[in-house]
Formats: sequence, C-alpha cells, structure tokens
Amino acid sequence: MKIYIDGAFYAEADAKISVFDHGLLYGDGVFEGIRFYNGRVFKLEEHLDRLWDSGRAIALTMPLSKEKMTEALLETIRQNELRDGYVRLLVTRGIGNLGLSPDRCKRASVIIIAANIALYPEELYRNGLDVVTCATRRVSPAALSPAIKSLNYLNNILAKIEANQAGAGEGLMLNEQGHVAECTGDNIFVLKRGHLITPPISAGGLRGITREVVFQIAGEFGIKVTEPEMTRYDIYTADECFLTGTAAEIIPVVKLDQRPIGDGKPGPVTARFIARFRELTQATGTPIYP
Ligand code: PXG
Repeated sequence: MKIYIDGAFYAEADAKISVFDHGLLYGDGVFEGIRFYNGRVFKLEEHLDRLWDSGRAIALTMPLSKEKMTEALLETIRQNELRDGYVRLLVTRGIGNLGLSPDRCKRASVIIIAANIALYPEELYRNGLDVVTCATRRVSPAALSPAIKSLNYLNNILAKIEANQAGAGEGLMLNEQGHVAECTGDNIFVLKRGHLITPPISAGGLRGITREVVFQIAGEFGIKVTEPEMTRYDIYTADECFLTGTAAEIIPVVKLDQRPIGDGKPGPVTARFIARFRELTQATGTPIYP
C-alpha cells in the first residue's frame, strides 16, 4: 500500500506523522471518507466542498487548492492500482508544541489512504440491521457542531461502544432534547405511509452525502421527503427504515430497541433505493484513469 503524506508517497510501514501533530494530540483536524467504484470517485466535489467547510469552521487553512487536492487523491488511488475502494482523506492542524493553541502549527498536513474497503457483509443488506438507542447523546451544536467532520470522534465512538456491547449493528443517537439526530456513522431515514422522513441537520447530524443522494433518488421516484423533528416513536411506528453513509451505502434497519420495524424485514421501497444507489455508484463520478 502506498500512502500520501504532504506531497510524497510512503510504504505502509514508513507512513508516519509527528507525535507533535495536533491531529494526534488534540483531535485537531478534519477528514472525509470517500468511495470509488468501477474506476470513478463517487461525489468527489461534494466531499471536497464539505472538507473545505469543515476546515473553515475550525479556522484551518487548507495547504492545497481543491484542484491540487483532487489530483493528489486521484494519484493516490492510481499508485495503488485500485478501481473499487475507500479513500480516507485527513487534514490535520500539523506539527505544533504541547500547548493546545494552534498558533505554533505552521502548516496543516494532508494524509490520503486508499484501500480496499472491508464492506459490510452482503447478508446485512438482505436481512437488515438491529439498532439500539445509545445513552450517549450527540454532542450539542452549542459546544461543537456535529456538521463538522472533525478528527474528534469520541462522542460517536462512545456511542458505538454501547451499540457493540448490546450486540447491535448500529447505535441511534439522540440530541440533548431527546430528538433523533443520527446513528454513530450514518444518517437515518424512515418510510411511513409512502413518505420519507429524516431528521433535520439542525437536530445534530452530519450533512451526509449519501443522505443527499437519497433526496435525489426520492425526487426521481416521486417520493416526498420531509425533515421534521423526530423521536424514537417515529422509528418504532415506521413501515421501513434505512441508514445512509459512505461506508454503509444504504442499509435496511429491521429493529430498533428490540421492536421490529414494519414486518421486521427489509422493506420494498428500501430495496428500490439500494438498487438505484448501486446504479449511480457504478455509472457516475470522477474518472480515476483518464
Ligand atoms: N453521520 C456521521 C457522524 C458520519 O461520520 C455519516 C453520518 C454519513 O455521511 P456520508 O457523507 O458518508 O453519507 C457519517 C460518515 C465508518 C465511517 O467506517 C463512517 C463515516 C465516517 C467515518 C468512518 O463506518 N460516516
């Protein structure tokens, strides 16, 4: 595997960063998880736009232009001779001292890792996921906006530990008011009486790029989507439910807190969204090998 760090490629064993990097010392940095399919990067511009927004929100100056970042990312995939996989793109605050002020960090560092993704097992797409509600609340937007895709994922990790301990596939996270925010690494949708609902971003979720694709597909299908404040009741009483994320793509949910959703099997509308999503990932995106 060849890993990009600040303009050069390194073998896995040599791909190292300083222990004084504030990405490590404080989780001070931003990132994106991006997929490529069939020789094309899916929704690359959208991911870079979000990365830039995350950077601006934490007052981090990007060390590369979007054009240079695009070229670095495509070249990393080419160096690894991959056509299908996952890219982790990180921008850390860079090397500083042991104080938490970023003033001493002269230059942000860019790390790009391209790999074959460990996909969720295919049977989960056929059988659906069990989800449990986590006691850990999504961090308040008044403290740290959950719209920032930062290297600080402890809030999500603590919730993920709860989901793992419960033997569930994902954990549902509520905000401080008890409204549904999102799952630990995915957005959530439910279908009720033919309409889709998903929590508004203001409830404390990430503006997921897969979520945006679901809005687009819903438009094609003529299915109405709204973003009301949601509670667990809306999920318990739904006809269908699914999660969206770059890693998970679109994955059916069949249980929340041991209550079967709908008939307890992945729903037919969910299946149509999964099929259309797969068409889009196979046929659209930025070509890697011109
Ligand atoms: N919410 C959160 C908190 C996320 O981290 C999503 C929603 C979905 O967004 P996209 O843009 O991917 O549709 C994410 C992103 C993993 C993993 O390994 C998942 C994400 C990030 C990092 C790792 O499962 N999901």
